[in-house]
Amino acid sequence: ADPIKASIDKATQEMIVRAQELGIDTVFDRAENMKPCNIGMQGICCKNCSMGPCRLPLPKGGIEGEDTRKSLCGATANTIAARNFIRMVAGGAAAHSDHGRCVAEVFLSVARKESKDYQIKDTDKLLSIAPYFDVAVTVEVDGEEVDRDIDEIALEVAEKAMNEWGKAEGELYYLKRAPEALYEKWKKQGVLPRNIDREIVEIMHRTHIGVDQDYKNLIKQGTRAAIADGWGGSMLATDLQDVLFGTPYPVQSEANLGVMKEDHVNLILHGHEPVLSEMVVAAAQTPEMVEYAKSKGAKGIQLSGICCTANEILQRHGIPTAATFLQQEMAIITGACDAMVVDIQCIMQNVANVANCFHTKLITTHPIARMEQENVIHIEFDEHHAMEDATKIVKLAIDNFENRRAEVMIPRHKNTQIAGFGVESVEYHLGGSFRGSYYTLNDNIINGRIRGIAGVVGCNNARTRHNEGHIEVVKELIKNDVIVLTTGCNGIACAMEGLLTPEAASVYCGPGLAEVCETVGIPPVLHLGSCVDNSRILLAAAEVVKAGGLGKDISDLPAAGSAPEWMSEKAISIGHYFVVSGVYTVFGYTLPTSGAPVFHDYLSKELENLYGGMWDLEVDPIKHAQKMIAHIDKKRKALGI
Ligand code: BF8
Repeated sequence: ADPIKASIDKATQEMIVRAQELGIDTVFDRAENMKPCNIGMQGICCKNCSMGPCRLPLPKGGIEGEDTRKSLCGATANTIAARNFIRMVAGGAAAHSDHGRCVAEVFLSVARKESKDYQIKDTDKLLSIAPYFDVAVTVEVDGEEVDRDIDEIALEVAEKAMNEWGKAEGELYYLKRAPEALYEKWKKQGVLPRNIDREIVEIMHRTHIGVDQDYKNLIKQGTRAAIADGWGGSMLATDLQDVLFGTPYPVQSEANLGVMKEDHVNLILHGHEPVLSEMVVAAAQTPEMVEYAKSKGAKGIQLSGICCTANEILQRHGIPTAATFLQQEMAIITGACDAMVVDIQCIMQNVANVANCFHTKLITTHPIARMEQENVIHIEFDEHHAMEDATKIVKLAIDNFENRRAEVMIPRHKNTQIAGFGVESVEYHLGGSFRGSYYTLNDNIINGRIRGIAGVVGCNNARTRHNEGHIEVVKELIKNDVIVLTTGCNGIACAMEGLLTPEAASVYCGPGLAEVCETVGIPPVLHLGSCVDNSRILLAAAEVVKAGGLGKDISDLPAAGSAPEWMSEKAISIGHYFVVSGVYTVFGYTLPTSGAPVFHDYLSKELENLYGGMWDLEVDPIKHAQKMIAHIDKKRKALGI
């Protein structure tokens, strides 16, 4: 691969060159050597039974007249594309929600006092979410309201939260956190999720051969599962993580491969669940471990993160971010990674092969996520002896420091970042001092200093130039006074580019947004955390609605969503819950719907009539941002502002 064409980032370019010199193949080379299947990309390959795969290519130049394409069983292009699409939603919702379940299990064991290593760090957050589960926070004693015992509250919330994955009747508790108008739309459409697991299972059933063969009905179930992700599994993951590990508040840190230190033990945390990484961070910061590292000739222990684990330990502890999704192999190619510990999601199997070329110990920790390569060490992480496991991992990294064999080459590039924003801190910074809500933010939107709000999120994709889409879309938005809320790998990309600093305001923003950022002292791009933390964006949007003056529903807001370089099934689930929560959402690269134009139009036009939001695809980053701005302007006009 040509390093310059592969990435806009200098650190990444340098590491691609080094990999090539060392004869190590990376994702960038594989992207050159293996081209995707054109029919699969268009969403019109059905492999749900063994009569197929049935491939329904769209004729060059499109279809004139009736679309007569069909599979062996007669499934149309629309049916096939809708099946594939909602199976992606199921995959994404399952990933987020199973992560959430894992956190809920730890929370339950803490509430039952069975887990000695974890505690409830944020009782305020617990008290703030308890009412949504119909859990009382006060009791009447002798005719007086007094605070209820916090342990009792925790146990009741934990049990009710756990139940959200499989309760027999009713609907998810958190749906009521959506603006009433939105909740009513969902109710009218019959898409209120019953429980989290059920909606995912039902997708697998309905997409089995010979079940649901109406794309509108299929996507309806996709909608129900996506809501169960955004307003269910993901939101529960975020909230319970905040309860257990603390609600993030703005912290300063750094980002890019340059955060690694040659003279330190470099322990990299990669994956998604903070249940593991929180404990590793705690273990690595004990004086004993630091001393131990020094006894081995290192100056200390340098922790850093990759993917959403990076975002989790950044927002709660200020641990620097080493890499986006596409740079994970690069972190090892520095020759300075003494251990990489991984749990679940977005971990490339090839990191094991790259680790094999260096001294790096690659440690898997999760029973559901192992690797076949022999050099991979598996230390199963168990919440009941979490600190013990974490200490073992840290020790392994330290012991490996003296085994470095390749020349160390850490790119010098890194940037400062302020991260750790959330619903609470946005309220603090942009709220009114009296109203304690999003009043000031709304005021600035109404007076036009802030033109609108964009959520720009999601992955890297080796089929597009690394970080180019992310950075160009975000820069174009802030240049036009649109404040950006970011999560996931977009957050990391923005951090690497220096966009997560208050100083970025005067360099990149339009005059209105620059003024607001300078007055309040915030970056124009607010990092709200990991991909499950997209739930924070939903809740922030709900708060903006609540604060008044900008309509009654999320779909009334001058707001838009974007994932310029998406690649994962999780991204499709996120995109869809944003759309059906009323947000115009634009994806870059491609959408697996292009081979079924009727279904594609349904997603990009008809859904607006049902939920107020719709899908769009735009490959060119500037046009991509401009489409979002045009939507924001349309909403401003409708609001008369
Ligand atoms: O959940 S943005 S590449 S790291 S999927 Fe993965 Fe995509 Fe990055 Fe986190 Ni989200």
